[in-house]
Amino acid sequence: MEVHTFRADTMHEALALVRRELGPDAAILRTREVRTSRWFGLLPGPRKIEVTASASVNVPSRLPSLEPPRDALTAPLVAFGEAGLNLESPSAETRNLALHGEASVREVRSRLESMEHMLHELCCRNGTQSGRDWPEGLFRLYADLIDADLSEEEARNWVERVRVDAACDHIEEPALLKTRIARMVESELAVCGPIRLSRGQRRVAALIGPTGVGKTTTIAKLAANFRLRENRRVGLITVDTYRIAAVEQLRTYAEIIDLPMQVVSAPREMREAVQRFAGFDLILIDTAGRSPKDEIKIRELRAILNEARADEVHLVISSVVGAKALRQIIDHFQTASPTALLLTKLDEAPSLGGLLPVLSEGRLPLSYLTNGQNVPDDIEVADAGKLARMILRLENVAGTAS
Ligand SMILES: Nc1nc2c(ncn2[C@@H]2O[C@H](COP(=O)(O)OP(=O)(O)O)[C@@H](O)[C@H]2O)c(=O)[nH]1
Ligand SMILES: [Mg+2]
Repeated sequence: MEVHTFRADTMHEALALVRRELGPDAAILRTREVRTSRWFGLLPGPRKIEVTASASVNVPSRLPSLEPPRDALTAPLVAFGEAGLNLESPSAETRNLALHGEASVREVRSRLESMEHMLHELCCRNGTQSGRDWPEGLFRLYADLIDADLSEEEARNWVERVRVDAACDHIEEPALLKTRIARMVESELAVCGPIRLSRGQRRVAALIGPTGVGKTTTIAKLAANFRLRENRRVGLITVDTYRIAAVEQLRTYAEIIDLPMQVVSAPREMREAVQRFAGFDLILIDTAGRSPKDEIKIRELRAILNEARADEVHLVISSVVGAKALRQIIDHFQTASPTALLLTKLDEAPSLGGLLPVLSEGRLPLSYLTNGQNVPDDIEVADAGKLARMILRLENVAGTAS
């Protein structure tokens, strides 16, 4: 049996090393946290995760033990339960119980057990290990979630959540557990449905966001779908006058789809432009890309959208960005009062798991998802279930099971 040991800064990296060197079916024999040393062993070095794995053996895997083993954790509690005195700092209430014999040893034990349970919950919440080994099924699930780009802490939280929920006989079925997690993720994702048009009522929708995320292309997709597939009267307005090419890009789409288009370069022109589209079903407003850091430009954007009396403002974000950038963009664009989040370039994102913590905060509901450059096909109304399955890699962007 050939056994290899890998060390890395995080579990994520260590697992990636195992997969790269030994392939996806390698068995994890042991994982632990080790302290390295520097200066010929004189100084303590950084903490590392060590994974021992083999490609030629298949045994149940284990998770790293980051905190004292269960016995060490419970030993003083058990001692207290039996002798009534050995716990170093029991609460005053518990000490009284034991000393004055007001409760039976069994009662004290049950209280201690609930304390232990609380302690365990706290450990989990703080992102530390439970100290108990997970069965192989759960470990595989954990590795799968990390593969889908969830952080180690988040992956661990989901595994713990599903472990509590799942019946014991399902614990060895990662696929089933993953489907359960997908349902939980789905319930945490907020969606708001498509732009809804009603006859005789004009709707104004604007797309805002950073540069190059796909605002103009998405406007073209929406316009083409509402015009050609739903036979609605659609007008386009662009305020992206910073680049001549940007105006021409939208004009080209307007000509192909055969739609009227207006160019607005100042807030005061906006109201008039909107009025000129009287009797239309939908006005789509394309805006210039703004750096999330440019507060002044974002305030200008808000002024212009106020003039348009936009019913909905979709903040367009490329799904290629990481969670940190996504959070920053949402924060900075708050000034422009977005009503929905529109995620583009799903086809380019290597994984979507990294976005989960921000998306599940539900600060802005998702309206549409785009997954390619083709106008008008590569767009769909955001569906929480499908997105959850894509995040967990149960379904790929094209919508087929993976
Ligand atoms: N792969 C991919 N590319 C896209 C998608 N949406 C837009 N793009 C491309 O992204 C680039 C920038 O798009 P554009 O609409 O000009 O972005 P804007 O600056 O936000 O208006 C263009 O090359 C588009 O074809 C998408 O969903 N997937
Ligand atoms: Mg544009």
